[in-house]
Amino acid sequence: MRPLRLGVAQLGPIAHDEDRDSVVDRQLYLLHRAANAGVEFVVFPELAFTTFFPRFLIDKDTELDTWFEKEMPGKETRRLFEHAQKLGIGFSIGFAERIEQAGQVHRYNTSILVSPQGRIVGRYRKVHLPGHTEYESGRPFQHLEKRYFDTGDIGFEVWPFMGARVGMCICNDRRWPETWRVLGLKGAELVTLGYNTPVHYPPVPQHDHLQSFHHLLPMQAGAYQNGTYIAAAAKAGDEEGSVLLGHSCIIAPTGELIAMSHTQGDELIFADCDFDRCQDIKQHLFNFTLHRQPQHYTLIATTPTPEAPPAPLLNTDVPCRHTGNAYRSPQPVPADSPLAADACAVARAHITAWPGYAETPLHSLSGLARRAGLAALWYKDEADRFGLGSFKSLGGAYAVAVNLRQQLEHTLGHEIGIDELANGRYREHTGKITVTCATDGNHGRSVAWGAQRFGCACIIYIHGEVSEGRAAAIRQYGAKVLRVDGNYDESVRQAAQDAKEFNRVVVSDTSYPGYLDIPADVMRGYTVLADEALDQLGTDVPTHVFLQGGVGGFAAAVTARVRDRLADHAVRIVIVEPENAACILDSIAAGRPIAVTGDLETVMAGLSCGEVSLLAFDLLKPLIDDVMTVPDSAAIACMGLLAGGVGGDTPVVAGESAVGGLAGVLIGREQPALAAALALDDASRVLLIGTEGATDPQIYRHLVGQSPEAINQRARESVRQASSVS
Ligand code: CDV
Repeated sequence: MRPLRLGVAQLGPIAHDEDRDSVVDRQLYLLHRAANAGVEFVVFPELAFTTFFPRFLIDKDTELDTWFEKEMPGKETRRLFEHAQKLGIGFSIGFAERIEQAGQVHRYNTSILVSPQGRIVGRYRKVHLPGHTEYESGRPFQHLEKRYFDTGDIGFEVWPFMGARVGMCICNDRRWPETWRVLGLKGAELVTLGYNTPVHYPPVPQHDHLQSFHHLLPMQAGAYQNGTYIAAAAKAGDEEGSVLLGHSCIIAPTGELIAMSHTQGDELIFADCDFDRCQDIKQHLFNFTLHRQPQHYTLIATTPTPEAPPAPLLNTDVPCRHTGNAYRSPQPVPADSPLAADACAVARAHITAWPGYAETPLHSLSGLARRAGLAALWYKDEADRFGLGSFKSLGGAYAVAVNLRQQLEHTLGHEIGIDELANGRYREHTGKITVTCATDGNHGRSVAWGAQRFGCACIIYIHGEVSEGRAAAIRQYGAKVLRVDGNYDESVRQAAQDAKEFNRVVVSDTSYPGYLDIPADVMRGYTVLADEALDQLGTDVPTHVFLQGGVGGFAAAVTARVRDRLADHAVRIVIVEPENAACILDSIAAGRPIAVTGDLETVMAGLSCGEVSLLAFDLLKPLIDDVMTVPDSAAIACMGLLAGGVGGDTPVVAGESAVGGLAGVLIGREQPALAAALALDDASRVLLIGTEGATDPQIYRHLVGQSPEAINQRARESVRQASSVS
């Protein structure tokens, strides 16, 4: 007999702010309980001195290092060693280890084996690091082990210890048969391991209910197939919102469970082991010398893991609707079109003369393009347009200015300069005029801003789905905001009805029979961003332009400029709409405006439109190639991809309504039938317009998991790093 009373000290959650002294107190309590129970060897969990910090994104090395131990034992951890020694108990424990070797910093997820005399006799550094390297939005918590730790450099060792051959592994290692077999081949009779296993596994949540089964399954098999005891110690319970699996256990070489924890907190379990029992397995059924056939296993150890094809970026199998445009005609933008080149040039001259005008950036997202299998991806980022957060500041405000000027010229009988309007010379006249509109947020903000800038009153209508954050953003420009029951189209109707009654000027971005002039001005304002983008592209010509739909005004403005300026090139223009509000898709399919009714709810609030603008539809009908829909989930995922910066791209803050185009192109690339329909392939060069930034920072934070400021900060750092390298 080679007996040992073996203990496992499960720890309950460790709070983010709990200091090491407090954690060590808890460990000592369990150690004393072990001593009272006659336990000789205690196994503690993985990363047993702190909360499981890989669930947080930590950008600064100095902050990261606070979670790591530079020496073991250190000032705060020494008490554990001293008490264990005093009690004559051996133990194993996991911690985050930081070392410097040849001037290089290495960080490992480590465990050590400590003799009853207080000496470290064995060290293991985690080999199978799970999780991911980059921040992933949409997860309730991160798992950034691959970011913070180096892959273990020691491999799986076995040490003669307290009468047995003892090896160690850590958490995710237990799922890998290779771990057990290598330790088995080295003669392990006891393997210790600690773990932090969240019950919720975000990439495959449909397995959450199997966590305990998947925890025990490979360990029981590993114990049996290698004739070894296993002692597994959990960090358990609700730790900073992530519920960790308990079920700490001791497994016999037969694969039987001989002890298991039954709480989610600090708990000691123990069992009496006899290491001679390992021979019942090692000498018979799994006698390696007699029965192993390694000549047939070479593939396992000699072939490097074949590189897995990159995971799809969106991985959505939600069916997207697509329609090719049967009404597409190759003719250019007609000279009498509201978006003829001359009229757009007037708007550009006007807007570029406004104080505070600056071109918005065109980002080349080469990392994302590579990952998506595209030749190029450009993203025109409207987040900073006039400090209003979206492209809409170009349209609504421009239409306000044009309308006020027309009214003044009519009243005063002479021409008015834009500068005179902007500097308030005619405020006594303009102050009597009230402009109004309905909005999902951004357009109303632009009209309110224009009204304030050019000196008139303003009343904005919002519908039930518009967030309070967006309403507040409108009020800050002095406008009155009225909330209407129902959807966007109902707020449009209410605004129009009240305008008639109270003699207000409706500055709408959507047109209908008899109301075309002002929406045409709005669209002409938008064309400025398209001209900027085409100038910024220079000689780079896109093969595709993906544009968010909405009421169609923005899409028509960009389409007109692309068709005019790239008339000699085959550029495919694709309109993208939310699944619930695909009025352009239905209209293009029918060849006439069709209203979408019912619940238009979508996270892409700015695209929650049931009726296409008449003017926009007439412009789009001969000029676009395709219309498709995308699910909300894809839009949210795209916000995260841009925020994270794929493949070295600078992080970009993109609002919910800004990413429809990106969602369309990525889904188009991932779904073969759509790729064929849209002629998207690895030679495609795609232009996208990011129409808004985080226009509602609270919603942004909720969807992306980080504040827009944090992403912008990362963007600045990434630009700084790139410029210091070049
Ligand atoms: N700490 C871990 O290694 N956790 C992993 C989870 C995230 C898959 C585990 O295997 O339990």
